[in-house]
Amino acid sequence: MELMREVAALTSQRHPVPLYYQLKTLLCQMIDNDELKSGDCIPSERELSEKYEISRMTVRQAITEMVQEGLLIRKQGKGTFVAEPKIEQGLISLSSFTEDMLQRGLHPSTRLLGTRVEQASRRVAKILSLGVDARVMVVERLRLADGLPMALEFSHLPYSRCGDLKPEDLGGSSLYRLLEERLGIQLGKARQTLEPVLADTHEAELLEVEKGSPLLLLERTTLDTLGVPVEFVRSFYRGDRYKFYVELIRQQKGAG
Ligand code: 16G
Repeated sequence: MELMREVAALTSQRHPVPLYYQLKTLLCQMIDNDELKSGDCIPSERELSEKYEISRMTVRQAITEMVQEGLLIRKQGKGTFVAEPKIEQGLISLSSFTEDMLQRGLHPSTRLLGTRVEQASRRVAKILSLGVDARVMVVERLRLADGLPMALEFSHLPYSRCGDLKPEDLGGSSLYRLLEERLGIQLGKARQTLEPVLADTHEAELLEVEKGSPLLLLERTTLDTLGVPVEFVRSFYRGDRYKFYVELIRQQKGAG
């Protein structure tokens, strides 16, 4: 069967579309149309290459890209399956990882990778509005949902305010709950940036993805209700499990 005929939407394009990309488009369409649902096993490389008369290498390229994009999951010895939809997270309310996961019916957990106290770098001191010699507590945590690694977080907290937190607290509990309930800090708002990065060896190992996989780096500065910064966090979220959304409101002409 000719792929081009199947991928009708692409036939009007002027440049020849690579075969692997045609197959990828076809599989994506099947997922969008629910012909392939989450958890379904897709046909094997051999079956796809015979059906569409393309080489197995071409099939593998399409599938590998879809695995990297989080659309398919390879299970060794079992086959390739359609992944669960990504976790969609709004970027409007200031919520914690624990709250976000519970809200989705997922069980949050944390692996504390380490804590240390160090002199704040110039950048961190500036972000946290600290003096040059100020110290920060750095907390490294792997965040999991239903036992699967989702994000790697490096939190920087002003030591003068948060130094009483103990590693044993941080391993088991929500940081936001500790800040609010233990230290009496009222969180007010946060500023956050989002950028794509590729997983290095260490990040890949902890997040259980291949080195070079896409990750989303979120940097968040959280302020208390008086506007004083209380945390600066660098979070690496798995690009194959997450997408973030924002609602955009058009400014009405003539208003303001
Ligand atoms: C989120 C925040 C992180 C915060 C953590 C607290 C982003 C990018 N990061 O992961 O800044 O420290 O929640 O979660 O959203 P916790 O209260 O469950 O420890």
